[in-house]
Amino acid sequence: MTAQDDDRFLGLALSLGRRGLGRTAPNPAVGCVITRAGRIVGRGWTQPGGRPHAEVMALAQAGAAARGGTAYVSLEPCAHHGKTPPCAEALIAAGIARVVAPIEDIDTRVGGAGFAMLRAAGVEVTTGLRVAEAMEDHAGFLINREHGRPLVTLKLALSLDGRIATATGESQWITGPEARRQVHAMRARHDAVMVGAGTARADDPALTVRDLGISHQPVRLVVSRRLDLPLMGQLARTAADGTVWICHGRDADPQLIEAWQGLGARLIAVEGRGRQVDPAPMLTALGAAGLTRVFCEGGGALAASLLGADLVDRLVVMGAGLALGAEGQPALGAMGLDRLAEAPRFTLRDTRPCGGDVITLWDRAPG
Ligand code: AOF
Ligand code: ZN
Repeated sequence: MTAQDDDRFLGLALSLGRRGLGRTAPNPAVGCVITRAGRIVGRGWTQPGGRPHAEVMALAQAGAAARGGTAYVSLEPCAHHGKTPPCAEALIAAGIARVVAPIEDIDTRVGGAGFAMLRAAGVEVTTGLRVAEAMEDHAGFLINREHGRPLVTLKLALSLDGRIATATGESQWITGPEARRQVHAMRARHDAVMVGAGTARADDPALTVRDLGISHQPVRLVVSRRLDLPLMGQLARTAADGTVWICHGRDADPQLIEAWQGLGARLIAVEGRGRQVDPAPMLTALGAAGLTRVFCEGGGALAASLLGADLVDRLVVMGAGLALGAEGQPALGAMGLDRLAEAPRFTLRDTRPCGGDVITLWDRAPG
């Protein structure tokens, strides 16, 4: 097997893994390709809800052809006994001769034990290839396991002058249909779509993934300290499907808590901070509830509170070619910053045109 083959097959395993993003939480979205004599004999990825694991799917497809083959996996195979035996054991039992995986699984039940189990059984293990890509794909899972919170992507749809609505609250639509399609594709790759109470009241959003032929829907998450959300809106009308979660202050009106529970929403009580919900314990609660990737779509107050607490990992800025002026609503509420040195910084990852708009992707600057 040449280095180019390793790179290519591992690249394929990574791209298969990405198919599961937004559907496998709390588990990582892993991909696996099994080859034998340079030919692909099995492909698999983590199934919705996190099980079966990728290797099990690929081994099932490969059958007897896996014997003597190589397994390319986008994350270290697991070593623990869950509902099914560990993947490392399954690979050994199938007669896999070599495993190529970029990085260790930092889950405390695995943490190198999968690689050790394979090596002990005489399987050759190669690691360290395509590491940056694997870290990127598994960022939500890794952040959850390391910091106990989900990865947070913040999306802002802005006018040329950084406004998200007119003074009267009109915001539909600032960006064009192509950019909105992109937003739906991004929603689908996250476990939850999150908005603040102001946005929920002003836009009455459905927060669903539409027009992509996707059956799976992310959790629809609203943050509302006082739980003063329209009880007749789209979210209320559709909460019975169990995908509406609301983070509210511990001091929210018990009658409203009961009303939303009655509608089918899952309520998460969090400490307050000023007039808002404290973002750090809120994300800890969401991480504990199993979320690994949260896509926040504003509004300005929630976006500012997440940014101010340095809790935004990725920024997606959709810039439109229209000007709304100083009376328009700013993208971010007050952040209480006095000095430039205190401002959260982001590193540019990518810029691309999208219809008549521009999408810029930013990563939280390290440090
Ligand atoms: C793999 N392949 O496709 C995935 C893995 O709750 P369980 O038993 O399903 O185990 C979940 C853990 O398994 C998860 O925290 C992570 O360490 C690993 N995920 N491992 O070998 C996979 N999704
Ligand atoms: Zn496994």
